[in-house]
Amino acid sequence: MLTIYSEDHRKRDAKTELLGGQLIPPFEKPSRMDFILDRIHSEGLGEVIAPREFGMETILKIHDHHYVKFLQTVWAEWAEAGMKGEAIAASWPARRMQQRCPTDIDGKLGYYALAAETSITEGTWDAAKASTNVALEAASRLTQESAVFALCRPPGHHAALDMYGGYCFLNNAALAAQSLLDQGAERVAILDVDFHHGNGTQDIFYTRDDVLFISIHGQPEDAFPHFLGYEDETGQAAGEGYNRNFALPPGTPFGPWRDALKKSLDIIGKYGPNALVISLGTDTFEKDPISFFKLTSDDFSIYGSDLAQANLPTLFVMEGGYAVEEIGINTVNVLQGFEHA
Ligand code: OKP
Ligand code: ZN
Repeated sequence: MLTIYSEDHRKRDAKTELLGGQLIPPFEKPSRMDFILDRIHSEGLGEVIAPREFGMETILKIHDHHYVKFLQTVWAEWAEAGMKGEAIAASWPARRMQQRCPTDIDGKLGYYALAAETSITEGTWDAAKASTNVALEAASRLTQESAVFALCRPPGHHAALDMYGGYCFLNNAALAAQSLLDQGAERVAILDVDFHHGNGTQDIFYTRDDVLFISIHGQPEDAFPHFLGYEDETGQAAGEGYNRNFALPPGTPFGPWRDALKKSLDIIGKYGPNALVISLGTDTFEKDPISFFKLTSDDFSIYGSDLAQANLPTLFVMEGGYAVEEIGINTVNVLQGFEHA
């Protein structure tokens, strides 16, 4: 399988993540990519190539332009204001408050952040932009290739129309789906198998019927992003019926997870898309430090081959996975399971 990858992800190397009242070294760190690349090479998965530079066109179809401008300028404004640490939101437009974007940098951070764990740093925009290039290059190759792996970092599925958080800034999977539509696909399905609900992708396509979004994730009562991902969220307006959530409880092992996958593939089959985008997070792993599903490394191979049953051009977009020692094995297991099905 062809892999698309950019070294520019290294420009995002935050020193802080807010967890448990402490600023800790982030789970979402550059070395995640090294473990995956090592495994791709040692297993001979296939060629790894760098993306071209795609402009802003697709990004501005998916994200609000004020939000994009904010991402491009936030670090300069933060540094200009003389702040000493990395940029972290500290106040929000909560219930019964105004949803208006302030001019003050602390106000802007709260307006555009959906969570506080994700610190913004100097190279964050460049890395996020490069990550979108990876997704868009992969999407452009899906006509010649039957499957492509977009090794994106930072991840994207929590990034909404105009919000960042959960380690995500620009929604790579959504951009890939939009690109496939722009290349002539009539319908695209996105299946999000990351442990966390893909709230950003759901938000972006919630009122649309040209993209079916399905997510299998830790139930919001117990898991980040906490405020979206319930099973009764099924879409709105033209999008009614084109959003599906499978929200599973703490401790879920492969059996019931795979049942949700089979149901998802069934729904995708009925939808009849021209292409399938997989938001591939391997944080469903039993040893993931921030998640609560119980998949083993072998389970990743099995569900990789399940995904091939959809018999569609398939674009894998990297999302989460924080058990770094095993992230390469688990991720490549999905891709090899798919190829050898
Ligand atoms: C990003 B992706 C755990 C707190 C979780 C943020 C998790 C972001 C996950 N108690 N904080 O979907 O893998
Ligand atoms: Zn995740």
